[in-house]
Amino acid sequence: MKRSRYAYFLGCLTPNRYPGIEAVTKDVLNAFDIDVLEMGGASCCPAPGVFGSFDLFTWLTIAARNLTIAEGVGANIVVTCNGCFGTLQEANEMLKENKELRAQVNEVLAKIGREFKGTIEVRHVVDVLRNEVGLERISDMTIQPLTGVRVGVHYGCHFLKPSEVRNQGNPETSMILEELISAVDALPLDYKDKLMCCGAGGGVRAAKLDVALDFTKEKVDNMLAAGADCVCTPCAFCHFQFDAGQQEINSKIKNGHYNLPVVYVTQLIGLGLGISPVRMGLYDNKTQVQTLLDKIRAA
Ligand code: 9S8
Ligand code: 9S8
Ligand code: COM
Repeated sequence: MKRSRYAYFLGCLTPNRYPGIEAVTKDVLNAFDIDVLEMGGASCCPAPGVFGSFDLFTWLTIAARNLTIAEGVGANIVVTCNGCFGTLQEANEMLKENKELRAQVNEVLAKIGREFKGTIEVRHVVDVLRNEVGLERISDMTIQPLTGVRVGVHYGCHFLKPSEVRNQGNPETSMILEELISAVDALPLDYKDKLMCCGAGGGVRAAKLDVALDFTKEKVDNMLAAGADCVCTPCAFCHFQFDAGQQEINSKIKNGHYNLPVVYVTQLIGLGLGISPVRMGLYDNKTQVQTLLDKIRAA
């Protein structure tokens, strides 16, 4: 099969807090003959719900600069965060469709010798794995099936919506995450308010931590009620919120002992492919993963 290649847009959280997500994402894509290229000089995407809400033109121009880096590399972008997906995919579409806006943005970019050309696409790693690699190949490569591991899947807000731009199927009924993790034989759970926000996005975590943690606690409670062994998300920011958030909840409530392991989606696939938990940074999480790993080994 022909090798394909992607420029990996890391965003801020992965390199700064969860470098294991970068390592395992590269390993997993490489395992399926996909080359992963660097985007030297990339900045914050910038975050859609924060920068995008305050000043749309500045948001668009910074996003355009990042897009031109991938255009220079000559490869489509792959992302591992819903916020980065939201910004880069939407900015890319806006600039491809709206000539006037593109001219205005290019006027600014010209000052740093750059030009948005509209030659690439922006894809989420879940979409690449589900639709380019395919479930069958993932399942064929699985040497450590996650049989019996009960997973609370968390989509996050920016992966499925706005659905006409995201193009990931029906935003209320999509099962893309469930399908993907089933390929390594994990068991996706149905639980109350599955599509609810983790609480972090849109600047809520930074401005109103208590409100953000209320959301997080409710989601984790709902997953636990369904018997989850872990939470699995395709968004680096949601990953951070569930991981750091549970510790923050514990420090705020009496006898708090929230510790539902948080596993990024490529980490879960990586476990199925037999990639080492150390390599993928699972022990760097604030939540403890040992019981989960023991359960997988016993499977
Ligand atoms: S970059 Fe800066 S803050 Fe963040 S991780 Fe995802 S969204 Fe884009
Ligand atoms: S962070 Fe990621 S996508 Fe978002 S806004 Fe609501 S959910 Fe969590
Ligand atoms: C969430 C991104 S993934 S943002 O905080 O809404 O910008």
